[in-house]
Amino acid sequence: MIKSRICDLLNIEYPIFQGGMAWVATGELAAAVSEAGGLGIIGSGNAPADWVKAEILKVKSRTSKPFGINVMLMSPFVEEVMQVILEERVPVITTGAGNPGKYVSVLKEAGTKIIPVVASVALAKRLEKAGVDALIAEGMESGGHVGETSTLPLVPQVVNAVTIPVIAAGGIFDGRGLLAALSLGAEGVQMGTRFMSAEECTIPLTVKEAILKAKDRDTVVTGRSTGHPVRCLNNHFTRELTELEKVGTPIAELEKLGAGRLRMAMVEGDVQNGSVMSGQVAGAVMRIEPAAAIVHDVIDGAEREFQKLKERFTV
Ligand code: TUI
Repeated sequence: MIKSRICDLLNIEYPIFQGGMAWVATGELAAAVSEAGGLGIIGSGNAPADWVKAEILKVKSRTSKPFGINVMLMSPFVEEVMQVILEERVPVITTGAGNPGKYVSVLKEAGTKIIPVVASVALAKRLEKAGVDALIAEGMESGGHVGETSTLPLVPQVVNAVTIPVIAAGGIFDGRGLLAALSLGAEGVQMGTRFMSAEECTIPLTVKEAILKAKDRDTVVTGRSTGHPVRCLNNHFTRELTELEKVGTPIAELEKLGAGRLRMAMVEGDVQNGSVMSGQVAGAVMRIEPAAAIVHDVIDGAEREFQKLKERFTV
């Protein structure tokens, strides 16, 4: 049975987090993952506080198990969203795209566990000192806003640098990925792209089909020149952006062009002109299935692969 410190810390059955993807991870998906024994996480992205509150109430009406909210620190509504999290006594928050240091003490007082996403050892060390409960070390294989380092080198370096539990993210989609992450010293995994194919995920079918159709080399990173690198499925929009970046288009113009593109994909279903944020594992996502089946596939797969490994290397 695969258990770790993170299961005890958060009172969850399996060390599997569902990434808090903006416009994708609604209360429906988060509730299904939590109910299955993982940690479901609502993605608040740039959403206003009243939307976040409605999603929290949705999760609470569907499951009594622990769940989380991801706070995107570049959001214009970050202060109001934090207020709702405190009022609703949300069990766990994860953060992305910044340093959540200044919120640690008030969240701790409210009893909310705080688990920032980091893409570097430096930020990991700083946040451990600030008193966070655990960390998610996310490699650049992941979808959306990415750092510079891949999961395989990042995770063990973060594990070596801190004593709090580390969750691995980026490039993980099955039991082999979970087993690999545990081998690197992580105490669990976070998966985003794999959960986009969950039945309970409310994104349009066109987006799920684009993920299912994708092959190993079908994601690209755009925005390196603007300082906000983002990994998405290669499409009409990313090709246009790449061309504009190549000819030195001003940052303000590129950002204007990017506004509203995530919504265009994840709500309107436009997989050519929208930003279909996705990890490199899109090529490995093969079917639409219930979130609980994904959780069990990853756990059962890791246990099976562990037995296989022992048999292969025992003389
Ligand atoms: O945050 C994510 N993934 C995201 S956020 C997002 S919404 C967005 N849309 C357009 C542009 C930018 C964001 C879509 N996907 N993952 C967690 C993550 N955090 N990855 C990398 C980081 C990160 C990067 C820099 C965390 C901290 C950081 O620096 C902070 C510091 O002070 O050093």
